[in-house]
Order: sequence, then C-alpha cells, then structure tokens
Amino acid sequence: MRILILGADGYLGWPLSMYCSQQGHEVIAVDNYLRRSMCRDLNCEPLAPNPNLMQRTRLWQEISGKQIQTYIGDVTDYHFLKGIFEKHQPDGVVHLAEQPSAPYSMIDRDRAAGTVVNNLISTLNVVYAVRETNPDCQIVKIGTMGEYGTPDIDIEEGWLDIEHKGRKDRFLFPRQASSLYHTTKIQDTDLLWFYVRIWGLRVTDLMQGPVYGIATEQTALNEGLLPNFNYDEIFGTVLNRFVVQAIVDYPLTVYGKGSQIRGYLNLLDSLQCIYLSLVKPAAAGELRIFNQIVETFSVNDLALKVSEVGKSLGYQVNINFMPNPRVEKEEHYYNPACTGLLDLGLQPHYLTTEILVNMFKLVEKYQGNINREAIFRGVGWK
Ligand code: USQ
Repeated sequence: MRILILGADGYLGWPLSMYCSQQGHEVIAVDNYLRRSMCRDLNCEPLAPNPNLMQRTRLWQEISGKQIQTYIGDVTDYHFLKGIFEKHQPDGVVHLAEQPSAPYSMIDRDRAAGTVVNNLISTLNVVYAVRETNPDCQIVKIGTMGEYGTPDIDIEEGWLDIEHKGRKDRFLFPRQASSLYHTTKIQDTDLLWFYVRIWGLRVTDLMQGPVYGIATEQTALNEGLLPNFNYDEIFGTVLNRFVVQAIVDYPLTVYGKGSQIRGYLNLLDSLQCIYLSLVKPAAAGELRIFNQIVETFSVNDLALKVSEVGKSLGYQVNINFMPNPRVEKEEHYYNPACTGLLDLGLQPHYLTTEILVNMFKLVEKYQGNINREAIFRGVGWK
C-alpha cells in the first residue's frame, strides 16, 4: 500500500511510519514540527535525543534499507496537502496531525483557538483532499475515548441503538468531553460522519485511550529512532509520567482521589491497531469506530504498579494525592466495549511487571535529561 502519515514526527506517528515501512509498504511522512515548537515554547522537551524527521528517515534508511518520503509542511494548508495527495495517490491516510494534549488546550484562549483551528481544519482538509483526488482512499483518524466521557452506562464502540416512543434508530454514542482538546475530537467525528454520509468516504475513527511505552521493534535498532517520549504535565500521558517521576524521586502526581478509570494501551498495540485498520479497511460509505484500548485501570492502580516495580528496582517511590487540576469525575462507572480491534487481529500486550521493568530500564538511561520543573506546573481547568 501507499500510506500517507500526517503527524509523522509525533509520539505515535514516527514509530508508525517505521512499522508500516518495515511491513513493506510505501510510506509518505508529513509533519510541520508543531509539537516540537510547542515543547520548546513551554520548556518541556522529550526525554531522549530527538533528531528531526529528515534526520530520522535518513537514519531509518541507513539501518533498514527502506526509504520514507518526507515532507515538512502544515496540513491546515490545503494546497500543500492536496499537492501531496495528487503526487503520491495514497491508498490510505492516517491523520495524526492534531494538537494532542488536553492540558495544552486549557492553558489560555490562544492555545484553545490554536487547538480548534489546527484539529478541525486539518480534518476538513483531509476529507477534501481525499474527495478531490481519490474518494476510495481510506481515512484512518485517531479520536479519543475521552469523546465519550464517563457516562453511567456501558460505552459501545461508537454507535448506540436507541428506542424512543416505540421507534428505533442507531446514532453516534452520546459524547461529553472533559477538555477542549477532547471536544475538538468530538467535532472531528461529526465532520467525518457528515462527509461519510454525503460523499460515501471510507473512514475508521479510532477512540484511543492514553498510550504508554517507548520501545518498539524498530526503535530498539538505534536510539536516534526513539519516539518523542514526553513526561511533562502538558504532553506526557499518566503512566509514562509516573515511571519518570519514580526514577527522579518525585512523588507520583495522582490527581484528586485517583479513582478515575481510563482504558490504556501499549504503544506497540496502538501501532498494531492503526495498521490493522489500514489493511482491513472500512467499506465505502462506512464510518467504522473502534475503541482502541486494551485494559482499564484507575490512576491509583497505575500508581501502585509503578510504586511496586520502582521499589523492586531500588527506588523509594512516594505517592502524592494532589488537588485535581482538571474538572473530571473521580468516582464513576466505566465499562467500555473493546472487541472490534481484537476481531481484526490485534494481539494485545498487557501491562505486566516485565513491561514496566523494561520501561524503567530504558528511561533510566536518559535520567540525566529529566527536567523536574516540567513535571508539574498546575495547568488548571478553572
Ligand atoms: N492524571 C493524574 N496524574 C497525572 C496525569 C494524569 O492523575 O500526572 C490522570 C488524569 O486526571 C486523567 C488520567 O490520569 O484522569 C489520564 O490522564 P492523561 O494525561 O494520561 O490522559 P489525557 O489527558 O486524557 O489525554 C491522553 C492523551 C490524549 C488522548 C487521551 C485518551 O494525551 O491525546 O486522547 O489520553 S483518553 O484519556 O481516553 O481521553
């Protein structure tokens, strides 16, 4: 396949580019370094050395013998994006080119506006580029489990059958986000569903939970191929943060009671899920939605696991229950369905002690780079 990856320099985008390239596909990688510039502005650089996309693709070619075509540009620039579609005629596009952080979207008005413009216009542009160059090209888009929020009913995979006053219909599952970032993902889904209905596009929208991990088969080949692993309050996801915190003896930052439950998955599984969605595509006129999670944990479960593994490795791990900077339910029902991707062939990696030990070992190598100031600054929702 010819696979166009938008946001190819990111935490998921770069390992995904190598993963698809390794499977023998032609990969076209696009990024405008937005995440890098946001990290520089906020003084929260990733943990490991982080060559840019051009340097990484060169290194990948030296090591694997496989070429990844690279473009540096902005997906919100329609003419730039359409030109790439026209030139490469991709069979599938993976849209990861979004502002991915809930705290970032809550810092101030300008960052809120930047998140809305970036996320919605990039999605609209992908839809138009596909429609105008090859309507058969499948779109795989990363959404978020946070679109559903934490309702007091079971969460289905995207759709809900409703019976009302004796009549039945199927609707998008009710959604209620708890940050502006998550709200833009709801709006993305609405855009995609509208254009699937009117133009018959093929779309898979992946409702992903927080991802953890740093190593994949390809990143293990050379440290210059590692993804940009953030551990700061803005871009780091909770488990990655806890491992870093344990290593630098920073009490684990459990927000509120820590009983918030989410669906989590290993980076390895995120790549598999996106790949499976590409090679086993949605039908024309289908908005296919999967819940991209493997297992659920509360924040306290994660803190306990990190604390146990950290202590077994000789770290003195403390837990700090801090006032929750976010507005989110702390005690809630949570039962999301997640069988669709297993049915497509996902082989899950569960969060074992071995996986956590390996994360500790890899992060330890870079502990000299850890900036304690970036761990918590207190971006509050209110
Ligand atoms: N949390 C803590 N302490 C921390 C950081 C987070 O207790 O130091 C808690 C949060 O309050 C939340 C949970 O851990 O209840 C998950 O937080 P997170 O920062 O790992 O994840 P979130 O902000 O929800 O966003 C991340 C990704 C986002 C993705 C989302 C999936 O950044 O791109 O869409 O996970 S989901 O959470 O299912 O919406």
